[in-house]
Amino acid sequence: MWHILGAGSLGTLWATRLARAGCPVQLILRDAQRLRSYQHAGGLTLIEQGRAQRYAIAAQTADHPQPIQRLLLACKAYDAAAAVSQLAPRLAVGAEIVLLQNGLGSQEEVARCAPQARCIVASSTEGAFRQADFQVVFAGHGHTWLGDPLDVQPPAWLEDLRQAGIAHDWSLDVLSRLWRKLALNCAINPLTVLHDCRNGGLLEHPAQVACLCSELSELLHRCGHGTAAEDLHNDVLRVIHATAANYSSMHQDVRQRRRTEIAYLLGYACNAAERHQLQLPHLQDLYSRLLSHLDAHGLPSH
Ligand code: NAD
Ligand code: KPL
Repeated sequence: MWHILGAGSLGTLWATRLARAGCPVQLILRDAQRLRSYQHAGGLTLIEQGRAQRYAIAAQTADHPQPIQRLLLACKAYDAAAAVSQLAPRLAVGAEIVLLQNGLGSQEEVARCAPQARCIVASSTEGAFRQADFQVVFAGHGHTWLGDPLDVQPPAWLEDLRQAGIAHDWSLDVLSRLWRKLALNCAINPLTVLHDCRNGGLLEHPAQVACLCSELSELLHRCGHGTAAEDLHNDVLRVIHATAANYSSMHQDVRQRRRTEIAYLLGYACNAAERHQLQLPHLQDLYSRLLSHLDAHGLPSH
């Protein structure tokens, strides 16, 4: 049984594909009112290449008594620890939690809340967005790397992912993948917010991008993830070109006045630099300018 917490973009993307492959799935929704809205909607709708298909997946709230053996945590990084604490009494002996959160920091918070569980962390390049409540558009095919920094043994349920068509690999160095994605996000997303531009707009600020990449590479090396620093600047430029017409996820969050995951991206990077007594002036300056910007827009800084 897959218990999936969060019926947002990624939660829906995983739940519908697993259910379609015949895997038993239970959604865990926030409260009784959200459960009623879900029942009224008649299930989760996945829209792929313009075609919508509804899946009537079973759902429950966090206070349901059913034990949880495998939990897919599909909420934002800032909600992850609270969500797992709420479910802790339901986690069975030997339970596994799959963490889909972007950035770094939430994984450690979750592990502290559920020390009895095995935490498997994921880094995904798939893209999805919510078109309406319980309706999600599969916007970008990608790949998901999963791994457990404490145990190299892959779980048997990877076969479920294969059957569900979820492109994935078991990674022996998943933390480096998360660091690399964090570095890409730190080099691109905050600047797009501060310049109020699409990703391609950063081509007009090459020196700023280059300085950030150089400092981020230094940080990755200092944190023991030198492989994640390889060719970072070229990769950032490649992503900027490939996604030139898009607004970054952080730009979209700010524009829609949604809380950002800044504490788990740039905030995490700056804290790590401080822990290692590393002076990264451009990164620090970017962080303080972004915090002021969020504050001016009435958005939280964590
Ligand atoms: P989302 O906001 O669309 O969905 C999160 C869902 O979790 C929401 O429906 C929210 O109500 C629910 N939730 C939060 N706390 C809960 C709780 N205690 N109980 C029940 N439900 C709860 O977010 P998303 O876009 O799916 O992103 C999830 C994570 O995946 C983020 O860290 C994001 O950065 C990462 N990510 C997203 C994408 C994408 O394309 N959307 C791609 C890669 C990575
Ligand atoms: O992941 C991204 C995002 O917008 O969050 C990209 C496109 C890589 C930009 O950092």
